Amino acid sequence: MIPTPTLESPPEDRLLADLHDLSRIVDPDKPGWSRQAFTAFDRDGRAFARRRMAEAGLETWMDGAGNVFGLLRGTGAAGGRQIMIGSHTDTVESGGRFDGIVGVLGAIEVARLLQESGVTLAHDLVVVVFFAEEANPFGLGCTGSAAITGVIRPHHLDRTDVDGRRMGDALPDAGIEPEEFLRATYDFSKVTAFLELHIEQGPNLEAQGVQIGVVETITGFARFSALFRGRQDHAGTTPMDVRADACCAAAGTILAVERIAGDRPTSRGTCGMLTFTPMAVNVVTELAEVRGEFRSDSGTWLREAEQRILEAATAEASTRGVEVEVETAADGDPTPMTPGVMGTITSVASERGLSHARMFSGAGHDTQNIALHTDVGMIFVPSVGGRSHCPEEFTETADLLRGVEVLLGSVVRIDAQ
Ligand code: HGY
Ligand code: MN
Ligand code: MN
Ligand code: MN
Repeated sequence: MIPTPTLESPPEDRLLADLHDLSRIVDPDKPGWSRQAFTAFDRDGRAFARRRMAEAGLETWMDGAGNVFGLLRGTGAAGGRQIMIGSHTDTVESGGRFDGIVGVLGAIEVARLLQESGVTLAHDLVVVVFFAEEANPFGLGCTGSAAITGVIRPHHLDRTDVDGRRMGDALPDAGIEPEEFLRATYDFSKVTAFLELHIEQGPNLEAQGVQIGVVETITGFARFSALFRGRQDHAGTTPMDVRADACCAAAGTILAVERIAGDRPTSRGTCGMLTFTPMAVNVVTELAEVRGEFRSDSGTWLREAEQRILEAATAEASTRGVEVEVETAADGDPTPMTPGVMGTITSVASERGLSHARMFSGAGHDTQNIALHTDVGMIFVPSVGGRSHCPEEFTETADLLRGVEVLLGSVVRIDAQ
């Protein structure tokens, strides 16, 4: 069994020590924990994980898409086939210490425990840190896993952030050459299964008093941006009925997102980015850009939501004499997990006497891209208060260790199948 240290004591246990050390590689000028993709902090975070992999006896490398891999060779009895485990180390701005990180450090811990218990798998074990899992300034998420699963196309490099900077021009900041990025690939034909340990990031496991979540489906996404072009005027002398106010058109559209998402309990609508030009209280806004996303367990609902937000933005703009350009990107339908892998995770949790429940993931994950090429499964552990993507994000040590235990047990079980 894995030792169960307490959080109160100095983080002596390796997993806690790793969590503690990695949580120090963040932007000190931001609250919470910020290790955003395309920053030196993220590059150092992936380098930290690579060092821990090497110290754990794994052969390591980084591919052209910034993904970091560690290989623990098996006996070869599986004919060179692999079991892959891992997640991401990048965070949202002012995020937490567990989202993605648990899946990376937990995977490294599995590699250590296998060796310490004298178990050599028939499969090779591959531990992976995917580059830029979080939705980045260019409107892409799960970027590193998208690159090696054929999801990325050359036109993605032309996606721009709110300052008009191309993703292709930002990749070198992450230590990645754009041409290498586009060429990056992985031979998933030799991967028997991919497993991702992750915090739930929601309230369900804690509310139900359940220890392990067995993910059934991961949410689908539809992302959008709406650029409103009005007329810049004096805020004091321009009568209300002659304005072309981009700010108000954007505001009406943001409320439409909330309304649209409100009609289905398992759907979500969020407008996390809003920019005005000029940014001034005494000027009627000329340009307003809204960027957001819909999520749902229904691909049909997502496509309807894309149509509805287009109609809403057009209506909010035209009644104000404002022009609007709406771009939508259906970033993937809901992704079902592989029944056989879910069954393995379930039986491992049961045999260890851990309470477990099947569940939907409202959070997106790299697993969605890997599911395009091989069997996949996700193991969730509870989030205290259901909070995530914020400094309050927290998971108890005992829950972390139970997640690692189920990951280890599932790897051993799949290896023997
Ligand atoms: O945004 C998400 O759902 C994930 O945490 N990247
Ligand atoms: Mn994550
Ligand atoms: Mn996240
Ligand atoms: Mn993920």
